[in-house]
Amino acid sequence: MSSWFDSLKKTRSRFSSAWKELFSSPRLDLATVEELTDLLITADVPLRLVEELSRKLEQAASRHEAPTDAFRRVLIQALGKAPVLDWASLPLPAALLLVGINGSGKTTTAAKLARLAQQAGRKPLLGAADTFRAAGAHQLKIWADKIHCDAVVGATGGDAAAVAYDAIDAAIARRCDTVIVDTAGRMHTREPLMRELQKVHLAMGKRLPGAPHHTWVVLDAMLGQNAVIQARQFNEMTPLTGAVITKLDGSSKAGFLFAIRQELDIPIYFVGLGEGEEDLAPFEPESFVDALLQLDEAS
Ligand SMILES: Nc1nc2c(ncn2[C@@H]2O[C@H](COP(=O)(O)OP(=O)(O)OP(=O)(O)O)[C@@H](O)[C@H]2O)c(=O)[nH]1
Ligand SMILES: [Mg+2]
Repeated sequence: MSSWFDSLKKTRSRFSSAWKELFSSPRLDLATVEELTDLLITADVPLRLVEELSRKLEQAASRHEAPTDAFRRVLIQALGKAPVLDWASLPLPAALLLVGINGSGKTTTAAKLARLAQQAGRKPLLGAADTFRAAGAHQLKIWADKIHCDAVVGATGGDAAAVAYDAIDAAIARRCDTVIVDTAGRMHTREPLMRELQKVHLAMGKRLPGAPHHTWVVLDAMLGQNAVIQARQFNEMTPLTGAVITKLDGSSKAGFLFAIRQELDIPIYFVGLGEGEEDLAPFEPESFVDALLQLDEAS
């Protein structure tokens, strides 16, 4: 699996030389705080949060803390505690629903999640409720075959909600215990398409009371803070229980992760660190911040 450190290369490269210079001074001073906050803005950390972080760093400066320690502590605090998905405590069967805009990484994430579920000893079933394009459902089927996972695929142009219903139905019949429903990408501004998600959500609950047990928005890290706007719209249509951030490996705007918790108050469960089926890692604020600050590299 790709490592956190490798995945944050692009974000880090925006400011790594500046980091080194700043962190080499033994004590934090106000001039350093100012430089650090400028760097946060460059990494797409939302302005409101930068102001808050800068206040905390000023307090640390008045206590003469070392810059690396202070910065690390303040950033980890800002991310809050990340929940760990405990596969063993999910209901039997459990149903997850993935939503997001076109190309954000839903289908790939569905397959990666199925792989994690298998590794946790569960028996997943993938539901291809992407009925917009034949290629979309086909892509999920290819993944399912690759990882030896059951799949229910809807007909192109069919009713996405019916496919989601059937997926749960099939899972119960085949004694699968984890249904992961992939949906078609849709622009968060297109109201009729967004309404379809409500129907998918309702259909799942109709077949299995309490389902979906999780609804996650899949967000492309390359989009930076624009992804936060999308997530807000999706949240209004189908209440989200969390987010998955994909393509962290290709993004230089990883600072926007700080905005998810602060502005939407939904937890980040997983991050995509590459295209392979193993490249999905539970989100760990400490690993993320350490990789960002390059603390794992002797320099
Ligand atoms: N580098 C990298 N690429 C990723 C990651 N996740 C997904 N991708 C790639 O992003 C592209 C789009 O992924 P899909 O899973 O098809 O996205 P989608 O949201 O299902 O797309 P639509 O169904 O068209 O809305 C593919 O080329 C994936 O391989 C990731 O974590 N890292
Ligand atoms: Mg897809």
